[in-house]
Amino acid sequence: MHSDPYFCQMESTLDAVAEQDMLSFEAFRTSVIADYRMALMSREVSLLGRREVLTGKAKFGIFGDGKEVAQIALAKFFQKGDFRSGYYRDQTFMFVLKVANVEDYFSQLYADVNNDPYSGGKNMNAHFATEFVNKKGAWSNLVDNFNISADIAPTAGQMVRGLGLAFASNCFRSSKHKAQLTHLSNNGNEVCFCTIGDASTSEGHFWEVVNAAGVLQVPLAIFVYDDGYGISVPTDLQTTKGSISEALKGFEKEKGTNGIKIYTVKGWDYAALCETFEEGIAYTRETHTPVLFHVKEMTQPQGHSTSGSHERYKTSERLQWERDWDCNKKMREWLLLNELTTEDTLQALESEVKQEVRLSKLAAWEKYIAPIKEKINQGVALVQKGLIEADLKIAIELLHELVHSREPLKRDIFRTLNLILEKIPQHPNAKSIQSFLDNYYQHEAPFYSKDLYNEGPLSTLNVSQVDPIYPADAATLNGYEVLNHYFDALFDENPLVYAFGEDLGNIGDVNQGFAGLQHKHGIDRIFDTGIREQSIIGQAHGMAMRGLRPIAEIQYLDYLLYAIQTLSDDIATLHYRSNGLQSSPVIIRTRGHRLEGIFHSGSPMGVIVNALRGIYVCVPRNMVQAVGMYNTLLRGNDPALLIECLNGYRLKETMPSNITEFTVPLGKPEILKEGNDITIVSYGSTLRIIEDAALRLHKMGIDCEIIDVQTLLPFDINHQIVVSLKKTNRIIFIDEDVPGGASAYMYQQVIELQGGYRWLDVAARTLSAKAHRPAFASDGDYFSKPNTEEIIKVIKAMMSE
Ligand SMILES: Cc1ncc(C[n+]2csc(CCOP(=O)(O)OP(=O)(O)O)c2C)c(N)n1
Ligand SMILES: [Mg+2]
Repeated sequence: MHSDPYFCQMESTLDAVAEQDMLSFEAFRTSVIADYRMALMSREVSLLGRREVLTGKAKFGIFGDGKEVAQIALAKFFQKGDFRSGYYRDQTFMFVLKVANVEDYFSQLYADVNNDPYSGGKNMNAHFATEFVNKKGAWSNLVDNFNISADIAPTAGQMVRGLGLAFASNCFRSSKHKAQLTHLSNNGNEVCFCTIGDASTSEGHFWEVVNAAGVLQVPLAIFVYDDGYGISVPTDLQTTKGSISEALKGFEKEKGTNGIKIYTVKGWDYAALCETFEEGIAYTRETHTPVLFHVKEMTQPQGHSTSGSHERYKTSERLQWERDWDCNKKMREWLLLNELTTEDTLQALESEVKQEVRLSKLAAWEKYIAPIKEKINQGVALVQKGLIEADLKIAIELLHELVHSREPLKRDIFRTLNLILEKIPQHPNAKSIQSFLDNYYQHEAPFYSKDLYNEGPLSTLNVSQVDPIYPADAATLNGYEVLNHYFDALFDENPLVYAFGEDLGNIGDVNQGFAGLQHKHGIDRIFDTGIREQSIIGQAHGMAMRGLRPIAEIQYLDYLLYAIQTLSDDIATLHYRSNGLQSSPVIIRTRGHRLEGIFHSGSPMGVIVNALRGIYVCVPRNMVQAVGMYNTLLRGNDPALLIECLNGYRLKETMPSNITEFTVPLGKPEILKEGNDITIVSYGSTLRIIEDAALRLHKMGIDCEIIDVQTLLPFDINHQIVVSLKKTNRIIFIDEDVPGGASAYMYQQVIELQGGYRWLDVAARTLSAKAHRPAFASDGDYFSKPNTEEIIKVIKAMMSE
């Protein structure tokens, strides 16, 4: 046994590696040198990547330099079937797994829509993703893959998704149907690796997830990369006691308690990193409980990103410390100290790696730029063809910049050729130039817009209508009982479905939709959670990404705001930002409208339709409609929010017999009452007030047509509403949101998009709640939200205009 600490570490690393693979010392040495080569390669990518941005070839860059060695170590323990929910520093981790190669990495840096394999040019560099769902809409064989959930830029957002990806392992482990789900999980043995920067642990997401993971006991391995800064703000302004592992001590798992196991390790210490991760990951894999590694003393050799320089906020001592304790430098010293290699060999390796990265970068650039240059050549040829002498000078001047640009963009082609058409409208080839531009635009534009929702076979829009069947002796039940019977049948029928939220398990939700069902279908599938909306949604999101069908409950619509970041940034963008590689068919169930008081009556539908493009938004008017929508959603692969009407649980409804089969198609409004004088467009519980107003208006001789849009996203796909407007020539959009909220959204859809303005006899109107949040109690509601008398008054005024 050596007394030198370096030798001790080397021996223990040797033990660790040899134990796994029975490697000889020679093989160990080869593998360590291969690790160092990887660290060098990744560093060179960071250096060249930054240069590409500074020279104008790429727009922005953020890199993983200073974090290489730790990632090489942790990647050793990431197995096929495992999941990662990480952030923009993880390039080395991805290179080790071969999820990324250098050429692909640069393709993403250049925003190359054809060759960025992770996001199709939609996401910033170092935002990775692997395929979870294939183009046919079927889940890939996740147990044979390294599963990289698509990255987002909002820091700490990855935590809640990570919780869900880990929690899904628990679900698979306890599932009675796991034998049929072996492509999704190997008995729930998968660990989720979640990486986060030190400063981002200041976010509520982090604390919510550490707490939830400690309660739920999930196989989640959190790695905090501590480089002492969040851009310019140092750790002591971020974290209590300046140390996340210190601050987390109360969460630590002890004998007989739940909680989370915590390790600290230095980010430059290759041997200790390998050893610590090996022990910690084995622990979480075996015990299925969470672990956190506080990886200290990391650096940022090039500063935070290409947006600024760290010399502005780091002292010269700090900068010197970062140079001295650079992980690659320390690993190099360690290799030499332990005589694992020689200076000459390392120098040769270093120049070999530099050359290799340079060539891959050039290949990526060539792939990116060649088709653009080709288009420039085609455009120039069209301009030159048939150009008369008098216009030659103008054309040459305009083309000059485009032709000589070293980094031309597609938009430069559109700008230049359009300018030429504007300046030389008599150009003999003007028509061909215009159609060249139109074709080019039509070819390129879809790359930037596609895959917001599933477009293939599992698009929820493909689900066709199946009408409810009402037998002669159909029961009449309260709305909540309809739901209760439905969920009971659904949980019998579909083993992938789970439901959870605050008060949903034991008491079966605050309105009894799940009453008695936990007892019947098991606590593993129907259960309570803490009050933690953000991570309830994240939990469901991760489960849905792994092929389960969670129904996550937010107790009241008003509290959706707690989860809006995950919904908007992560779930709504997942399919889009992964270029269709991943889907999260999560269903968020909540209830809203028409209760009372500022915090229980909300209907922030404008916020929702604007923030959640990428999630379908269903607003059923009663529980039978809600059931039909649940059935539709469960047949597609898209995420959706379904808002049940709070005042509908005790209203009587007729129970269909085909309760798990009938469907309500998305984007198809329903005419609730035909009429000739005015079209009223609305949704949800407001419809009951409108129906009341329409009855009274009828007695006054005004014949209203009432349309329930049923879903706000998508909205009236086949433009049915304008057909009604053609008949009535008057239209009003009514809801309980603030002025300019969802009523304005519906107005824009019908008047502008459907061309409704052409059929108006009087100005189209919106009628919404007042601009403030609704006051308490029934009179607060009456004066804050549209009421029957107000609706009658506005419609009478419209009729007499
Ligand atoms: C929610 C959110 N706030 C702010 C930012 C801007 N931002 C990007 S990275 C960053 C610092 C993150 O620091 P840290 O978590 O320590 O990670 P590091 O970059 O140091 O690896 C900030 C403030 C962001 N992306 N997301
Ligand atoms: Mg940091």
